[in-house]
Amino acid sequence: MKTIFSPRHLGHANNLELVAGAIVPAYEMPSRAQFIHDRIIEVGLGPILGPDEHTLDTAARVHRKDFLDFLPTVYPRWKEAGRDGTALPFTWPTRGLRGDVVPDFIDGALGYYSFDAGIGMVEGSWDAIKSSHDVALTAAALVKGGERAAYALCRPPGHHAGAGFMGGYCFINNAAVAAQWFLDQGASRVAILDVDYHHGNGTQEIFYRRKDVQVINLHADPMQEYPYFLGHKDEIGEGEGEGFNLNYPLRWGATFETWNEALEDGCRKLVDYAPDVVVVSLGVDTFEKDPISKFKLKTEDFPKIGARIAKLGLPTLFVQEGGYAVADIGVNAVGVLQGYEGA
Ligand code: Q9C
Ligand code: ZN
Repeated sequence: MKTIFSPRHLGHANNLELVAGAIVPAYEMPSRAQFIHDRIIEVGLGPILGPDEHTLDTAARVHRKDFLDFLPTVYPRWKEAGRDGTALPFTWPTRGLRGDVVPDFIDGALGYYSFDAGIGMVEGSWDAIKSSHDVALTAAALVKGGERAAYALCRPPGHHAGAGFMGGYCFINNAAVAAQWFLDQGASRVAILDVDYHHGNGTQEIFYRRKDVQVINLHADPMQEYPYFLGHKDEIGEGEGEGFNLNYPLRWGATFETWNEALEDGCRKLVDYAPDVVVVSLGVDTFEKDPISKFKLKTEDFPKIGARIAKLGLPTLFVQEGGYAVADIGVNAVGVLQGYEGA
């Protein structure tokens, strides 16, 4: 399997986030991608290629234009305000406040375009975000070109980013952009299978009223876990999209056995949908040693996930999402891909 990867992710580094009452170095850090990169070489998964430059035209079909225009301005405006370090919001337009006016000053604009303080940006963040987007589209083109599967080693990740907001380490929704690109290239239906520990709220929001993209999410129950405010079982899609959004919330402590039952059910629904291509939002933060997660998957389980996905018999694009047990992320993420190749 070919991997698309860009060293430009390294510009998104040394940023801080707000967690458990403290401002700390973001768990979503550069070494994550480097460990995966090194593991690919170690096991000889296949060639690692750089991305082609892509315009944001496809991104503009799943994101609001004003949001895409805002992202590259964040750090310049932060510096204009006399700051350095990490650009972070601290006020959000929740119930009872105006959510329809973008404030002029950067602190207000950051709150308007985000839903949490997990999206700290530094000088090189926008370039890294753009490169991650290019990585996803370049890998998508490999699949469209006839490869059975390809791996987009995206960093930063994307599945928490919605049409008009960032959050949870995510800025542009790489998987959603890739899915839209497949449709624009002639696919009739695309399925997104999100196996990250956290609910892919951004992906769900983007496609909630559409039937051309089926969104299947396996994740920690939002009653217990981030992102808290989406990901319940009764969220099935709306209008034309009704029935094309499937959520499998699982309680803290879920083992592979429990998790795999949800995967089985999701895969059956996916096959019924008969998509032309599958986009896998590949988070490996379901791992038992993940520092911010509470599922119990073991290293030996990840290849089984890949093997099950291979059994779908569909062209497959793997898009990297979360996974924060940095020392194990390479073995686990590449384990999924090896399981796919071996099946
Ligand atoms: N106590 C992804 O996996 N912070 N994003 C949680 C932990 C947000 C995860 C705080 C986690 C976002 C792509
Ligand atoms: Zn996650």
